[in-house]
Formats: sequence, structure tokens, C-alpha cells
Amino acid sequence: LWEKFAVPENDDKESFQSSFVRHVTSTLARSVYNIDNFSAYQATAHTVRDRLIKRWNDTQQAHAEVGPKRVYYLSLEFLLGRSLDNALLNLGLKESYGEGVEDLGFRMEDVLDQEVDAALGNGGLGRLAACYMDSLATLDYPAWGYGLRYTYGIFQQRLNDGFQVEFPDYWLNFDNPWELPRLDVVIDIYFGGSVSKYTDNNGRVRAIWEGGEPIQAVAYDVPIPGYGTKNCINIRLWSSKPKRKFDLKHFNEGQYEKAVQAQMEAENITAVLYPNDNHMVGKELRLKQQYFWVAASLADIVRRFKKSEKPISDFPKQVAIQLNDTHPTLAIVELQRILVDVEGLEWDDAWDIVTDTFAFTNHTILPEAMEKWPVPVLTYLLPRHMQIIFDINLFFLQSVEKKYPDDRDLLARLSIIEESSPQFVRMAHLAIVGSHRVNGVAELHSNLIKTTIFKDFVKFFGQEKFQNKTNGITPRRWLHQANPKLSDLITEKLGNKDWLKDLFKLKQLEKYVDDPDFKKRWVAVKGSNKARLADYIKKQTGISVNSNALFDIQVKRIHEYKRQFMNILSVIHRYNLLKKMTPKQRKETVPRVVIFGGKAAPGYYIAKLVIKLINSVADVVNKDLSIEDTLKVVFIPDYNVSVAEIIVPASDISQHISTAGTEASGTSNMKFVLNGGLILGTVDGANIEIHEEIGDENIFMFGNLADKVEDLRHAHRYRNKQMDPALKAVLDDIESGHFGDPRIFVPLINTLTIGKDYYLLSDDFGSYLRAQDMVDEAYKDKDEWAKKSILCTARMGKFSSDRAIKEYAESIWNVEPIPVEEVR
Ligand code: 26W
Repeated sequence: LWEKFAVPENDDKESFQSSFVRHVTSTLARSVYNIDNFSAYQATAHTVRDRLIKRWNDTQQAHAEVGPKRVYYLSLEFLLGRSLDNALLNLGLKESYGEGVEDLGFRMEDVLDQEVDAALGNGGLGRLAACYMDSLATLDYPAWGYGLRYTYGIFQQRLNDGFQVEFPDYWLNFDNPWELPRLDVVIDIYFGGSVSKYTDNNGRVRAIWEGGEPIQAVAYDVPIPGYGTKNCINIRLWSSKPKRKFDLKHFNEGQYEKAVQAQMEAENITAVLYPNDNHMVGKELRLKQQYFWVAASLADIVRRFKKSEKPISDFPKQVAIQLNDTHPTLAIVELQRILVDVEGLEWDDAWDIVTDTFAFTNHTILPEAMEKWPVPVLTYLLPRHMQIIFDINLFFLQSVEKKYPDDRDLLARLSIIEESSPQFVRMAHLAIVGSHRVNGVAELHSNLIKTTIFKDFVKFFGQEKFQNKTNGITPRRWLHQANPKLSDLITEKLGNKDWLKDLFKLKQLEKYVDDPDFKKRWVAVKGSNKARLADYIKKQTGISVNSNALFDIQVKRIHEYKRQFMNILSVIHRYNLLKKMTPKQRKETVPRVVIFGGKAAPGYYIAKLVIKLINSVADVVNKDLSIEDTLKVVFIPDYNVSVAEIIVPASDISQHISTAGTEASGTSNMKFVLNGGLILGTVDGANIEIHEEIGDENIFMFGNLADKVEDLRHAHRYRNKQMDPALKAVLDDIESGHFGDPRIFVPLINTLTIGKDYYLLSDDFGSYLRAQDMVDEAYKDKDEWAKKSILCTARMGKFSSDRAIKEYAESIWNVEPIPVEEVR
């Protein structure tokens, strides 16, 4: 009987339209005669959602039948962006649904543009998690993501007089068709309380943790469809809710308001995404978020494991958990607590299970980003967990002492506890000790962590525990979706879309680098993407830019180590040169549009001054008619995933100019090159591997190498080094008031003088300017440039997130793909 009523998957235009109309009238309760673009978006989204739910169920059923080892990706951030276009493309419905929408009188582009970004992340780490989910789904892995459903995502950025101002991102204002509330999946999470010990029947001392008031974690599921497969995986996001019961004590005392307040505090836990990227701020609420999230996730994972009825010792054969940076490290402690206190295992047996289950990815070596939490705070929020951490540390240090007797310094360096006052828990140390594998995110970065921050751990645990997994990006979103014209051209040339599942197939494009017709079409696509960006810039900022100029783009979070400051200083240098030129010289120079975008953490004063400086320089340069349109400067406000999809396909050059050794990998570098944009970059992060793949002629590299950085810093500190003269001249220019009241910029300029130029702008400035000149020179040869652009795209196979995910699956998780058949 059930089969008779099963909904078939009809992908044609008419089925779409009938579902569209049904959703308009039933789901949205509107008349089909007066619906706007937003309702059209909602009706389309709900139609797609129906499909996703079907696939989601089929996938869960297929997995339940096999009972495979599953991988769980714990990430405090999932920077998904928009879902509709991505789902249409991954499901292969773009064409039929597109026609269906247009027939009904809408422009698909306008409909897609109604969607607000799911912006539950800061930058690189969050977007990486989103790309990895796309690849896990596409490659048919039985995988789950676990995160938090923040009510407010990353703030919206607006500019006021050139300064950043933050606005709350209340993204759930309207219904969110991309989540399935699971109001039946609810887990009680406890904070505080106390621990008592007792001796059980076998004479073992056991602990009981009796937590304080429970807070509920409610599951919201976000389906992630793979490309060209029926597999559809799930990101489970937890939302905090008060447990619906009276606080009798307050109630009896007649303190109604107090009772309500306690309930509101429960909702606070998942209210807001912390907007700090690469910078630890020790807020207690953030720690509560972390525990709330890992405790709910582990309860869910353990419950699913128990359904298999396998012995608990099989846990690591069924479950792999990847820790996305140290943010979920308490999961290690929580699993140990469950195994010892709840399941009654012996400590050592439990610990073997824990370490076989977890693996840890490090994403940064910046000292200010390292998470550490005060012992007193942990002690009152999670008393039992604090005891377990001390025990983990004790047994770990005992094993160190056994191997290296009498090395007290080594013990202090390795200890999970920092012996300061108060004491702190070093989360990275806990993550390493509790995991069987640790990895960095690009070759250089993985080598650096082994020789610097984790050096002593390599000495103790050995090399094998430490791996590299170079990051990747999904070609579905970052080429197929963001750059449909280039995608179509590639598909036409290669004869099919197989490259979307095997990015190494792009190699075949190399055959055409000398084909004039192909080159012409390639350049035309770039031109039309630049025109699209120029339109967007005009709409957002009012600035007109010439789309025949060289588009030079730096978009990423604003941070001193990423050196947007150095970029804008070089723009001032260029501006001064242009002003000195004769009209004839100006005619011969390559016109440039320098584009910036990115958010500064709200409390990061220096980063915010960089934004102000960029806008002040833009104000002066863009108004100056004497330079005859040879230079424009643009700051695009509110950079996010959907804005990136417009920006990335439009670059001629993009800048990735971090001080060597500071950018763990970078992933936007990969996005730009995949779209035929060249890189101007330092010898850092994944730039190095991109260089290796695409060749010397197709990239502009400059600057000091990572192994020189420490010596250079030392020289600055102790030898009053001379500043680069060109840099000095530019700073003088700012100080003369050329770009508005110079007093504003004093603290920024001080970072180079009083602050000893920690990120070595002065040391790299000369070679940076020379590299810029080489870019100008190369751009004059349009034909050669087109060739470089094609070769860039053709050689990017390695940087697909599919490659990265396969490496994780094979050498860390030990999980296999499960093909999913449609269930009727
Ligand atoms: C505790 C504060 C905090 C918040 C976020 C510390 C660290 C982070 C992230 C780990 C920072 C981050 O996003 N790192 C970036 O990770 C990307 C993905 O691996 C890399 O490509 C970037 O180079 C790295 O900066």
C-alpha cells in the first residue's frame, strides 16, 4: 500500500510548475496572481526541499542497511552561503526548473537573488567545512556534520564615513526552507553541579556528576546533496532551548521575572556566532557554546552507535570524529566521561577507544589564536570534565616521564595545563593527546607545526601521528555555479561534465592554449565576468570602473598578517607615480582597478583602521581626474560567500600576500586560480603548492621566505633597521594629510615603527613593488596573458576538495563510500 503512494521523482518542467503552484497556495497561503520574486523563491525552494527530503531519507535507509563506519565532522562554523542554485545544479534540475520559473514570468537570476546567505562562519575554517560537506556528499561517504544553529550569523558590514560598522545578521527572520526542525530529537545538557565519589560493588571508585539545571539541545537538520549522486548527507545544527518546567524555587518566592530570565539565558547559548577569526577571546559564553555543542553531538553519535548493538569496544570501528581546530576539543573529555562514568569502562580501555576515534586538524599557528581556558572557569562550569582533564594530563605526563626521565622542562612544555596563575587548559595539547592523527592544512603549514608549536609532541609521539592534508575547494560551487559561462565553455571543449567529479580532467584544456578561437572565447568569458562585477560595484558603491582595466583583487578577513595594509600602501605608491607621469607615459601604463573586501573583527582596532585607510585613499584617488582613469580603488562592503561568487570569476590578479609562514593554507587563492585568475603572492601556505602545479610563468611570487622571518624580526627588534625608502615616502604622504586627517592613522603607522613591523612590510615592500611591475608588464601581452589564464585553470586538479576528502577518508578515517539507490 505504501508503495502505491510513494512520490516519484519527476524532473520535468510541468511537475516543477505544479509543485510550485501547490507551495504558493498551500505553504505560502498566497494567490498565484500576485506573487513577487521572494514568494517565487520560496515556492521554488520548497519544491527543491521536497526532493532533498526524499534523498535524505533514501540515504539514511541505505546507510542503516549496511551499518558502515561513519565519519562525523565537528565544526563550530559552516559557512554555507546560499543553497538554491547549488541544490538545483547538484540535482541536475537547473535547466528544467529554470525554464519552469521563466515560463511563470520570473527571471531565475532575480529569484536566486532573494535568498539570504547562511553565514554561520567567519572565514577560511567555516567555508572549508562547507566545501568538505559538498565533497563528502558527492563522493558517497556516510558522513554527518555537527554544528550550532546560531540565531545571528556573522555580522553584516556597512560603511559609515569609511569606517566599518556592524549590524546583526538576523538571518532566520523569514522561514528557512533549508532546515528540517527535528523537534523530537532533543538532548538535555547540564552545566555546573557537583561531583561525588563512591565505591561500587567491585571495589572501584566511581564518580557521579550531578549537573545543575538542564538546557535542551534541539536538532535542526540541513540536507547537503551531492553532485551527480542520490547521496544526500546531513549537517545537524543544535539550537538551545529552556527546558519547559517551572523553577519552583523562584516561583514560590514570587520571583517570576527571575524564573523567566533563567529560561532566556538558555536561549542565549546559541544566539550568536563569535566574530573573531584567528583570535582567541576568552568569553565564558563561548566555552558554554563549545560544551553544549559537543555534548549534544556525542550523545547523538553514541545513541546511533548503540542502535547497531555492537560491543562498545567496536566504537572506533564504527565512528570517526574529526575535530575542526580545537573548538570541539571537549568532545574528547566528554567521550571519556561517558565511557568511564556512564558505561563503566576501565580508564585505559576507555582511553584507547577515545584516541582511536578522534583526529584533529590545526588551522593556524598564530599564537593569539591558540585556545586556552582558565581552570577555575572550567571547574565551576564542568567540574567532572576538569577532573578528567587533570587525570588525562597526569597519565600522559607519567608516560612522558617514563620515556624521558628527568626532563622537567619537557614536561612543562608538553603539559595540557599551563602552570600560570590562574592555571589554563591548553586545548591544542589536549586535542593532540586525545587524537590518533593530527594534521595541518598545506605542506608548509604541516611542516611548520611539526618543527615549531608541536615540536615536542612529534619527539614524543613520533612522525607518523602528524600528517598533511592540503585544503581543497568544491568545483561545483566555485566554478560550475559561480562561473556558468566558463563552466559551459569547459564542458563544450571536454565533451562532457566529468571534470566536475574529477578535476584533474581539466588538464585536457592544455591542448587548446594556442587555439586562437578558444583563447578569444576564454577572454570573452573573463570580460563578461568583469562587466558583471563592475555592475555590482556601481550598484553597491556608486563607483564606475572600467572593465577593460586590470582587476586586482584582495578579498579575505582583514588581519595584520594578511597585510591589506601593505597593499593599500603600494596603491599610494602607484598613485604618486601616476601623478608624476606625462600624459604620454600614462597612456602606456596599464589601467588598474584595485578591489578590496573583507570584515574586521569588531574589537580589532588596527584592522578597522586599515579599512578606513583604504576608503580614504579611494576617496582621493577616484576623484582625481588628472590620472585619467588609470587607477581606481574600491572597497566592496559586506564581503560574504554570495558576493565572493561574483568577485572570484572576475579577477585578473588576486593577492595572497601574508607574511611567509603565517597563512596556514588559504583557500580563496585556489578559487581565483581555478577561475583563470593569476596570483600575486608570497611563498606561503597553499600558494607554494599552487605554484608547483601551475608553473613559474603563471604566478607572481615575491618576498622573504618563512625560514628568514624569525631572523628579520630579531633584526628589527635589536638593530634599529632602516625602513624601505619607498615605504617611508608613502608613510610621509599619509602623515602630510593627503588622505584626510592623519591623526586617525597614527596607531596604524605605529605598528611599523614603535611596533617593530612584526609582519615585515618593510622587508617585503621592495620585492612587492617589483612583482607589481612584472604584473603590469605581463598584462600588456594580452595573448600571453590568456595563455597563462587557461593554464591556471587547467592545472588546478589537485585543489578539488574531493582530493582532500579522499585523503582524509583513506589515511585518517578509514571509511568507505556507500552507493545510494533510490528507494521506491
Ligand atoms: C578561537 C578563535 C579562533 C577562531 C577561528 C581561532 C582560530 C580560528 C580559525 C581556525 C581561523 C581560520 O579560519 N584559519 C584558516 O583556516 C583555513 C582553512 O584551513 C586556512 O585556509 C587559512 O589559512 C586559515 O587562516
